[in-house]
Amino acid sequence: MAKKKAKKDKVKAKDKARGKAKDKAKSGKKRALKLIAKTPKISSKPWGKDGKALDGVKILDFTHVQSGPTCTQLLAWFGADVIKVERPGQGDITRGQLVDVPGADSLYFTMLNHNKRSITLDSKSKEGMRVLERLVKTCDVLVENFAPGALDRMGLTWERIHSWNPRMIAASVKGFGPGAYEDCKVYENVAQCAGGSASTTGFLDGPPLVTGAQIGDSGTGLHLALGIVSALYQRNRTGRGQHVLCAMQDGVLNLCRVKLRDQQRLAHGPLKEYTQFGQNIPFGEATPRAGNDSGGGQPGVILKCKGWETDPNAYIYFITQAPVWEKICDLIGQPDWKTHPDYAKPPARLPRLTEIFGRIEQWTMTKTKFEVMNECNALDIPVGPILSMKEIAEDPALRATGTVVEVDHPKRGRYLSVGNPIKLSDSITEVKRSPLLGEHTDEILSKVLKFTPREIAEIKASGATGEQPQARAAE
Ligand code: CAO
Repeated sequence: MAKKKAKKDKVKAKDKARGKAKDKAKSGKKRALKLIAKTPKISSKPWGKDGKALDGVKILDFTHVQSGPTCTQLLAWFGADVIKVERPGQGDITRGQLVDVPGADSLYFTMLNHNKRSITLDSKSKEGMRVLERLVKTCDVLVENFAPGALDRMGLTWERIHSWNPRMIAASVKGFGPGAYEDCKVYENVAQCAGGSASTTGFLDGPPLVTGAQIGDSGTGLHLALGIVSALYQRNRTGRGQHVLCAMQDGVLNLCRVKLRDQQRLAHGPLKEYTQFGQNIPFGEATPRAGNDSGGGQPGVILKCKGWETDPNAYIYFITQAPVWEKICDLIGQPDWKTHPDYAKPPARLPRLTEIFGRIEQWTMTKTKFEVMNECNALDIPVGPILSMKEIAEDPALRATGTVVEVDHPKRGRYLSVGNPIKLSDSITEVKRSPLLGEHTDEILSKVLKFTPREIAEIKASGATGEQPQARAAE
């Protein structure tokens, strides 16, 4: 009997173990299937015909002027649905700044707000906040670049946003990060100055200069866009949103990192690639302004070309890259420099850069900038013509790639704009005109936020979207 029972128990134990193994195998299979389900099948649609990179992402765009709009425009170009919330009656202040065509939105606005929809909303009214709450609950990302504290004063603290929609990513541009200046309002050139760009731009004997490239505004907008896309990617794993902050000072400094490199190199001696080294001008305590010197290890400057006396842009940037030095010597008619101990090797050339570039300039002045470009590029010598905005606007190659685009606008007609400079082979950008103020208010209230016709009537009657309330209109 006892033997029989022991046998039965053994069989039972075996069955149990087998069952457990089966369960384990089942759950393993389930996990594998889940993983497979997470990895989408490779699309068989033609390139560029399977939607856009950010399709399905909804952005509550609370940005104005340049830094924030640059960011949301990029996201819109990649397919995000960008809903620009603007103050009734006025909208983004740039709509009316630097106006060239009376009655039409300025180029300042139209060139920074392509592919977006516009809803007018008084965020400080009760009904306006009702709509904002729905927007926060519906969207994936809120982007803003108000002055410090403005969003909190509206009642949209991070805690509130997060409690309404824990998946929401709230992204901000501010002038400065936490610290002494965190409450300051900041515009482009303030950031260029505070981020180290101005002190290192210009000539040694002149004042600090700001650059034409909007590294404070558009540069920070670019940084913010990367932060947002990264936060969206992390959300796929964690399920929760986060706050993304880009301070303009930080963004400018990031773009000026080679100047902080030079600041530290100064402790170990003069910066030999700077023109002032060859001129025997002593270095001070901080990275100096370097004129048009190259910021890298290959010396370079701007040289005159044929026509410089009358054309302010008849210049070329010329780099004496070491591997092509011998070709440069032959090209400018100075073959003896190939073997001369004062010129043959890069370290020997550093104290003589002014003389060397002077000799190269004698050659470039006999050619147009495009002739220099053609002759040098044929020999792999890196040079760059100083192109005017007129030349860029007319450049057929830039038009062909969509970097310079013509856009139609109902109030201003055709205008030129800069298209998406980031080209994705499977997410092709179509540049659409910027929205008129409040052009999509009704469509967003009903189709995106799903307010009923009665609710929409209530919201509108309150004046939150800017239209005159019925009662008052009748008075
Ligand atoms: N409904 C009601 N009120 C609204 C609104 C809306 N739809 N949209 C904005 N407002 C309100 C804000 O709540 C704020 O009100 P309070 O000051 O009473 O809180 C007010 O409009 C103005 O906002 P602001 O202070 O941001 O605007 P500003 O023109 O005075 O300053 C700027 C502009 C750019 C200096 C400032 O926004 C800023 O420093 N931003 C951060 C840095 C930045 O992005 N700078 C780059 C700008 S591009 O050169």
